[in-house]
Amino acid sequence: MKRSIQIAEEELITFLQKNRQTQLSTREISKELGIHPYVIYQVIKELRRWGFNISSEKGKGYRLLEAPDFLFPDKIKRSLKTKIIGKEVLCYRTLGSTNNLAFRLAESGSAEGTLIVADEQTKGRGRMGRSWYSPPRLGLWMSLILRPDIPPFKAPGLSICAGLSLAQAIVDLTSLDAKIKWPNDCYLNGRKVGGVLLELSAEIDRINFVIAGIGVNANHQLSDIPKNLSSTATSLRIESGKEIPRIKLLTSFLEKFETIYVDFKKNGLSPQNPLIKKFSLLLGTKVTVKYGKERIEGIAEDIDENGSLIMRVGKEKRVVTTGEVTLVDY
Ligand code: BT5
Repeated sequence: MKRSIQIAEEELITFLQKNRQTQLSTREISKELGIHPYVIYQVIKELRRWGFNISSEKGKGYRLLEAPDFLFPDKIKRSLKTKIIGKEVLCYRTLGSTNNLAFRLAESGSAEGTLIVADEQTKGRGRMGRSWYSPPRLGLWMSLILRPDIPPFKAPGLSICAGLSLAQAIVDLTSLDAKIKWPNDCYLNGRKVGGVLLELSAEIDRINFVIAGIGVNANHQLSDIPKNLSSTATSLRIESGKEIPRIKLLTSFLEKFETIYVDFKKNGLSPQNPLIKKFSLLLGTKVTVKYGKERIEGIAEDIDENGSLIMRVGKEKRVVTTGEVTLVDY
């Protein structure tokens, strides 16, 4: 009878979903699933808090009336056609930051490809101490544990791999014109819809592991975007006018990421150059890049083998490894 609440939640929902027409008593559910009646009561309470509409009539039992788009590990695994990425899936209702948990799990030996997803982050992080707004159920807030056998200076290329996979997944699902903005943003119609946060544990010449944190705004409506982001952020729903099935978006992203990642480990970013050119918001345009106290203006010409931005500044060529980019004349 001992079961984690999460497994119990998933089993219970699947069971209620299969029997939508019937009211099921606690006894019936308990007998069928081998879950203790008290746990059933707790799980139903928790599921209701997360937006499941479950009716209950005294003496008759429970019936599922409406289920929100929800992330369950087995459901994700069943839909996923990958070999490494997402082989292990951990879903949480609320976490501080999926990157923090992924980092701890990686330190204690979790396997390459382990996926950590949260429905809500209370301390979602961007780069350089910035915060990432991650309200419940509206987006995909996830981290992947990666153990690539590449030198640390090549790691920024992984941000491009993730951005490309995300842009492709968005195009496949919505036909919207998704773009990647070096080094880590995904854009729709001039607004940010997603971002990538790479964190590394490494020695001078070797990577222990990389945590690739990816955030995508999926089902926010305009009123869900906080005031401070209202002129810069958007969501797939706002742009497409349609509700986004998050698991479809997630699995499509992970499948595309696995293909690009496996190739990147062997061959670097060069094979992705045509895709990078196709999806890039910046290439061929005039940009300003700020990093540290430096600020340079020039034409963004290319993204190299390792994920650095190649800029033409007058007659000079500059290789920029990181920074904040703004488009001039955008
Ligand atoms: C990023 O940082 O774009 C990386 C975001 C990575 C988030 C994921 S979610 C799962 C994983 N766990 C984490 O804790 N993080 C990762 P950066 O380029 O620094 O952009 C941050 C800036 O984007 C903020 O300062 C805001 O201006 C803006 N911003 C914050 N939340 C946003 C959102 N939900 N949508 C669009 N823009 C946002």
